[in-house]
Amino acid sequence: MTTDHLIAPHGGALVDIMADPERSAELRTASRDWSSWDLHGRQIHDLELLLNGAFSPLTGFMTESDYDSVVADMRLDGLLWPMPITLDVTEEFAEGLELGTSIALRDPEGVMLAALTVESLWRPDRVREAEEVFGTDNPEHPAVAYLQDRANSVYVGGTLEGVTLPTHYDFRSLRMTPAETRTMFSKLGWTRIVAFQTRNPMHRAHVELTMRAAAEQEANLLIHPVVGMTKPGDVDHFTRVRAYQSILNRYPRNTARLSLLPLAMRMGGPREALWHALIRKNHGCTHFIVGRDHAGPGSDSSGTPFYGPYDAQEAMVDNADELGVEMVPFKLMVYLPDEDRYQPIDQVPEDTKTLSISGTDLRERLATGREIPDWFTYPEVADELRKTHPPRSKQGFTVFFTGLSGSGKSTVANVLMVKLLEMGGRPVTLLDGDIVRKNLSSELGFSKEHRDINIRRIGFVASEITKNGGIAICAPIAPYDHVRKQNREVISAVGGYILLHISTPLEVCEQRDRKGLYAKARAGIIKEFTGISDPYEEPVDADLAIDTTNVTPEEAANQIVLHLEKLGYIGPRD
Ligand code: PPS
Repeated sequence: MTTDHLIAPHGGALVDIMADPERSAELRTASRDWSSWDLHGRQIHDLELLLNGAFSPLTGFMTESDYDSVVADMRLDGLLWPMPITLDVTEEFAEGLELGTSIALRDPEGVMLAALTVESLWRPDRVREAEEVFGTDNPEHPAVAYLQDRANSVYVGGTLEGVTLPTHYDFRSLRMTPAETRTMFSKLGWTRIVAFQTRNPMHRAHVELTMRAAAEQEANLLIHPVVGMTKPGDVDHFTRVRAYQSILNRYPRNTARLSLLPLAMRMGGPREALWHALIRKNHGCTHFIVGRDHAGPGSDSSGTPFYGPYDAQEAMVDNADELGVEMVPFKLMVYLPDEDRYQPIDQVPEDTKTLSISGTDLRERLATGREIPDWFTYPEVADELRKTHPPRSKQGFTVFFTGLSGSGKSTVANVLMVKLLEMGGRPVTLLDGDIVRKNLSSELGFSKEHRDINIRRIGFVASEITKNGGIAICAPIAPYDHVRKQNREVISAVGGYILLHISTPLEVCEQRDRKGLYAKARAGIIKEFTGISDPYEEPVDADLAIDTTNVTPEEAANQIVLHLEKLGYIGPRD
């Protein structure tokens, strides 16, 4: 089916660098003698869009000269291109490379995705890259953090030959390459197409906005959400895609389609908006919606926004001629309760009553199970969000005890477990220090290194339990602050995390000496004994501290239950 009547791809032609089956087989055979690079998260997404033509006219990862020109002037052989697309590798890997050699690029399972001919090898100035591309070297900007902490120090540039596209098993029929969206548009007879980019669930404001944009332009609509990498903390793409599917029939029949874009976003504001528009042009779209703070990461910790709310729109205007895609600019949409409709904020007369719900407010409503009004989001979207964001009283959580040997951790943890089991509703798992050391960490001793491994293992198991809606009670000594903090980070990303310091003083623990270990430690029979001959870093971030000197285990467990209730993890019976 011809698609020549649609908007031309950036640079004139859709790049097709996939090798035919015969050549793919040849490349796979030849790759036995090559170095292999296993692509990590962002690199795989970049490779996919290079191979499928979404980054046309790019035919590979950028060489040093292309990179320099894109970073400084947003130019690729004179053509507008705002974002560096680079492959970063480690020093060790780069050492074995020479110009002209080939590398096999593989997915994490080792499947060969492409062959890259090395044309350029260099150590980039990552500070300059951050400042020029993202306008800041503040690591609170996710792309700057990526450059500083995660990107490797050497970049390899060169052309690619694709062996196979990365495989996805989810929403396969919705994942379309630029050639596929173009074919779809041709079949449907669509020529004017407005693309809508999003990394969030679509609420009523978004539906209203996209409907207006399409109607104003007398165009069809491609809802084109990003399902690659978005901003940390965003709603996962499985939930979002189910929610997008559920609102499709809110649009006038046959006017809108949904397709998923496996892009790794950089949250680069104005430059990112231009990039997004070019990618949509390659997919055959003629128009691109740019709203308030497009692809912006919000504000830094001092409250200063990384980009102005309409910087992206300005960049689109400044580059309009070269883009070839028309911007459909949108102001913030607000709800007018008296008229039960949405309106762009600049068209709302002064003193008109308006309503809105912020992202933080929405998260809080989900966490507490409060109502999400129909004027804000369609019920089918709210349902999808509620399924994956249950209220705290239905979420998994971890109660992480820390304290000296003999402080009462295990006893209180056991009582807490029984109380939670009595209440019911969620499975409860106790990961007591001694039990873990028998089963999970039997080969470990008590050096700092081994204790850290032990605590990380407990944290990993607890995070899996928490993620799946259970309660994990952990009761190791966990003497080091930094690993406790690592666990907090891992676990709170998937549910609740409560750090409990059993703060019974050393003298009392030693006096109790239920296992006779303190006597042995004093006598030097047990080495590296916490509190005697090994450190214990008192937590300053404990959610609750309980000294069991004069408190019974039952009283201590009860205090914890009340605290969990206050935090919302134990709710009213339903
Ligand atoms: S850690 O530091 O968190 O990995 O320790 P943990 O896994 O909780 O193991 C502590 C239990 O092991 C016994 N034990 C020791 N504790 C501290 N230091 C040394 N050197 C040591 N050797 C053995 C002790 O019984 C601890 O159990 P609890 O229940 O805390 O008394």
